[in-house]
Parts: sequence; structure tokens; C-alpha cells
Amino acid sequence: MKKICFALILSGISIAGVAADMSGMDMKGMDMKGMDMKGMEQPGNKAQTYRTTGVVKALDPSGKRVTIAHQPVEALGWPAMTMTFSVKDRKLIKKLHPEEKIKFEFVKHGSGYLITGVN
Ligand SMILES: [Cu+2]
Repeated sequence: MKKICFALILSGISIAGVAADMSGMDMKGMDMKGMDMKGMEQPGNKAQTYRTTGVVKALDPSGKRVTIAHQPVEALGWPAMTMTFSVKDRKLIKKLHPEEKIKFEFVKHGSGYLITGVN
């Protein structure tokens, strides 16, 4: 009788132990995901950089703005849309052509968005 009770208690403990380990692992996984995202999007507390792809629709003659039909930007909750971005460096815009498909990165800049890199 005592032995049976002991065995039940032991198995009870091991089951609880496994359950605790598993929930611990799940939480660790979630924490790490959150940390990874923060780490990637806010390196050294600089402005957050967003990345997406799009098609160049219009190039402003001033060389400082470009209109892009871009894919959704999950980090901003943006659907796919066509919008105009400022461009940090005129050299970036010189490489672009209408209807060209590009991968680009941008940051929030004042009330608008500024493209900081194209590839
Ligand atoms: Cu947009």
C-alpha cells in the first residue's frame, strides 16, 4: 500500500515536472522571439528600419522622392499600397527606373517615410 502510494506520488511529480519544463520551454521560445524582433528592428536604439519590396511607379524630377507600389509591411500594419517616399541620397534614386522591382528599406522620418537603402 505504501509502495503504491509512493509510486503514484513519484509519477505525479514527474508528470508535473515535465509539464513545468514544457511550459518553461514555450515561454522561453516566445521571449526569444520577442527579443529577436526587437533586436533586429531597433539596433542600438536607432530609428526602426522597415524592409519590403515594391515596383517603382514614379520618380520625382527633384530626385528626392519616389512613388512605389509596395508590398505589405507587417511591422507597420500596412497593406500593399502605392505611396511616395522621400529618399535619403540622390545616388539611390539615380539607380531606379520606372516599373523596376526593388527591395528597399526605410525609416519613419517626421510625418513621412525615408528610403535609406535599395537593392
Ligand atoms: Cu505604404
